[in-house]
Amino acid sequence: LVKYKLLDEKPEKTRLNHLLNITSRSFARVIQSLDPEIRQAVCIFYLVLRGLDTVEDDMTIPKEEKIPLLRVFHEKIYEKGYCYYGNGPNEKDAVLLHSFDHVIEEFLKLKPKYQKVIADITKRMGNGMADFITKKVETMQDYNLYTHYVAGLVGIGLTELFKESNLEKELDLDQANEMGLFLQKTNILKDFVTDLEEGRLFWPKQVWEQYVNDPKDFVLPENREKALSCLNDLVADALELVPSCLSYMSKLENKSVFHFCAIPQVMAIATLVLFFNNYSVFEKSVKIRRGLAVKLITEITDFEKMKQLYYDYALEINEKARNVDGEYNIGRVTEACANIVR
Ligand code: PS7
Ligand code: MN
Ligand code: MN
Ligand code: MN
Ligand code: MN
Repeated sequence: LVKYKLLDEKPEKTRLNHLLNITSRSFARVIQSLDPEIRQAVCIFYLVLRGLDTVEDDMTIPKEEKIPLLRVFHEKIYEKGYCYYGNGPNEKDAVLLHSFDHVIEEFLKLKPKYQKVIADITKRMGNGMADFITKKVETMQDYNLYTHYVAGLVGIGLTELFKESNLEKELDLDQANEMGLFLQKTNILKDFVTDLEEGRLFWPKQVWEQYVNDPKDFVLPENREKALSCLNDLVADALELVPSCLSYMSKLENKSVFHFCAIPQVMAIATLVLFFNNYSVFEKSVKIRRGLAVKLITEITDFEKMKQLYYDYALEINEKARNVDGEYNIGRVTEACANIVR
């Protein structure tokens, strides 16, 4: 609770920026450079959903408490003074919920049209997360539904904020959903090791059961080929979203909105290129190098530059695929790449 006290002493104006900086490794910068008309709304949207996720992720909160809280979280954001202290000591963003009263205070100052979008998406996400506390990701349909709840809805909500602010015209909501799915599927691939350690897994059973009886067996050296085949199948599934994402981004008119949308997408495709046929995904949480991330951020100045970068990545995967001996679902990956450059 030390940080909580410190936050109370900070000037009102810097409190949310402080919370954003401590809870987001990648979004803080792109949010801060958004057009002032929506910067605060997006910042609060982020913090509200990060708060919700801090409830979802904490495996020390009993189901009987977690499920109802996820379902009513969208009401808590209208309750002045509300904070949550139920997280276990190891939950990394618990401090955000200890200081949630500050988020609520600022939420209530937003234009009602922005409040509505945030509350509606929070309600739908919280209920979706609650459904998946007792239900596992088994089929491809489950996988698409879970990622819709936790990320596709973010894409849809952000698109509604862009529209309400008049910074963008009406955009395709199916593509907005796919923008979120692309980020989340990459995150789910990245978190294989850490999620399993915490006793959960979001890789669809329908896919992994083709290779092993228990996903933990992917870490056994004798299952290397099976692990890579499964990984490549899911990498291809994510890459198949790229044409929709490019189409969505090609329509953006506001430069700050374009940047905000494009930077996480570029990080995700660079991450997928790194993951393709890479066994270290099963050994640790693999990340792109910091230097590469910085380089990508400075390179993506407009849509044409971005498209060029995607073509380079598609070619790089094809090149890597040519040097793989064996099946490993290579065909599906190269087909997905062909559809990116087409
Ligand atoms: C731009 C049309 C409101 C900016 C940005 C907090 C990150 C946490 O990190 O595995 O491993 O703990 O538990 C589409 C962000 C989707 C969502 C989802 C892009 C709110 C972001 C709460 C749409 C982000 C997808 C990760 C749920 O699960 O994560 C456009 C802003 C975007 C938050 C993300 C995150 C779920 C998540 P970790 P988990
Ligand atoms: Mn999380
Ligand atoms: Mn989560
Ligand atoms: Mn994750
Ligand atoms: Mn995680």
